[in-house]
Amino acid sequence: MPIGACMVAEAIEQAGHRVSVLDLMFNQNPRLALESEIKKTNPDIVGLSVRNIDNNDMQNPVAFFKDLKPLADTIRSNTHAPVVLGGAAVSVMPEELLRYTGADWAVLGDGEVVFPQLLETLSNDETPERIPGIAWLEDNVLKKNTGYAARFLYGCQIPNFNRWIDVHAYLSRLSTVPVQTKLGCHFKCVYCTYRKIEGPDYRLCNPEHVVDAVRKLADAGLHDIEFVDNVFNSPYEHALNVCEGLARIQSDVRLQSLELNPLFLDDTLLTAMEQAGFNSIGITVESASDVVLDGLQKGFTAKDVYSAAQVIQRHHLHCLWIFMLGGPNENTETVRETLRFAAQCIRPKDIAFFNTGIRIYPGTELEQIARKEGVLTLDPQEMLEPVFYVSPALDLDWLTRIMHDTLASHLNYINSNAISLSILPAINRLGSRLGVKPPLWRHTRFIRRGLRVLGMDV
Ligand code: B12
Ligand code: SF4
Repeated sequence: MPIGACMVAEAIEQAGHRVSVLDLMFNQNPRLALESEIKKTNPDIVGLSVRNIDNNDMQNPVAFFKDLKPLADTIRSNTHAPVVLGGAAVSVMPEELLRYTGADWAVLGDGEVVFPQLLETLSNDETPERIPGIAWLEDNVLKKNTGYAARFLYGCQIPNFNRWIDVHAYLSRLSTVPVQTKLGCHFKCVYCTYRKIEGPDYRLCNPEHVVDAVRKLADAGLHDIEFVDNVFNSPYEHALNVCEGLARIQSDVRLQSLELNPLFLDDTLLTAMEQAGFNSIGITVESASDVVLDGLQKGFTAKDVYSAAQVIQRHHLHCLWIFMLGGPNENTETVRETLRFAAQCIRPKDIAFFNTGIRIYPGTELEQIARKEGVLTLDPQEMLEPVFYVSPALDLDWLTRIMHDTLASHLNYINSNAISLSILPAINRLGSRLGVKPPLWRHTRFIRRGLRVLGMDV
């Protein structure tokens, strides 16, 4: 669900503006829909919420950013209103997206704080350059006013989704409702863009406010809630307080988070999560080899990964293990180490997701590593098109073969092909009709077996 766009819409409405949201997610003809919305509303300003540049997937790359140009052109040919870009993608590659779309302004970071200020400034005929969080091109050079505004000043802001989007359309595809309990991350993984989006410092939402937000969502009939923090269980105490607060209200929600770090996982936290109403977790370990974890600068070791597995085995929560193969220092032996870990420690009821290759984004340390190793020679401007890192010490053909065989013999293992499966949306809808609750990945073994019976090589 487009929580970011809804938050921004709600913030500017509360600031006294008239707002309409056009959600293009399920639209068959986005250009036509946009044109008719512009004619209907005659806007003074148009904001574009851009979430994904691409799908981060080396096997089946999709360049979502290309959908933007026809939309930007449609806006320009139907109105003189300024165009403002916002959303996670824009914080990751502001310069490239401003150039590509020809938009007037880009908002970096917290749009619900920055966009109302931008509107006020433009309404007063002032120039917005002094607003923290604004970027623009001046004489073809990127200018930006950095600095992050304080989120969570007024609690954990959950928009009234029904006011802005077709909630039923999302729920019927097994969507979960995103909620953040904090912003920021103080780790320094070499490939990561998250600190660029949310900043390096933690900004914590008061746990009681998180509990209120969850209660309100449950009262509104939204029971499947996903914590979308960069890392849910760091800082540890904060996660524990959130869970204990949620356990006290005993609401009938099903909670999940895909972003757990093995360093901060123990029985106390997992028990608290179970009591809070979690039905599943995801743990982002990336590798079980020390040299690769070191190359990725994950800040934890293979020993931590093994310890986390022991803790998880003592609990009932379904777990998705997330791996990323091909990072710095990866070679045949390190891949084998990770696969050995998966075979020994991942329960048959849990799922392992293996991604191969790492999307390189400008400004990350991985970009420097890739340039030094000669893996990357492109200019940052050319990096909107997905470009991936694979360790030069790894034989990609060997990796493809071994992963094909490993996935064939483990029905609870998947790779990115599972996400790109063209019938996945239909499976989600069918699941929803049959009363399946998110997350769908819990049923991976069953789905793979069923599709194989139907003759599909999945
Ligand atoms: C949680 C998460 C997921 C979860 C989402 C679960 C859920 N129920 O929502 C899952 C795992 C499903 C997921 C999937 C994907 N994700 Co993801 N995800 C995230 C994560 C960690 C948080 C997103 C979030 O909800 N943030 C909270 C909201 C409130 O923030 P926001 O949307 O950014 O909105 C704020 C601002 O951006 C801004 N804003 C937003 N819109 C607008 C509009 C205007 C006009 C303005 C002014 C401002 C503005 O203001 C908002 C409020 O502050 C981000 C990383 C990050 N830290 O941002 C990656 C991220 C967004 N994901 C990313 C990607 C690539 C994907 C996938 C394509 C991966 C894949 N291979 O399938 C899919 C796409 C899913 C989809 N349909 O869009 C990328 C997108 C950028 C890029 N690199 O291309 C990110 C940035 C991570 C990364 N690798 O860099 N994701
Ligand atoms: S822990 Fe996660 S969010 Fe933090 S830097 Fe590493 S990959 Fe990024």
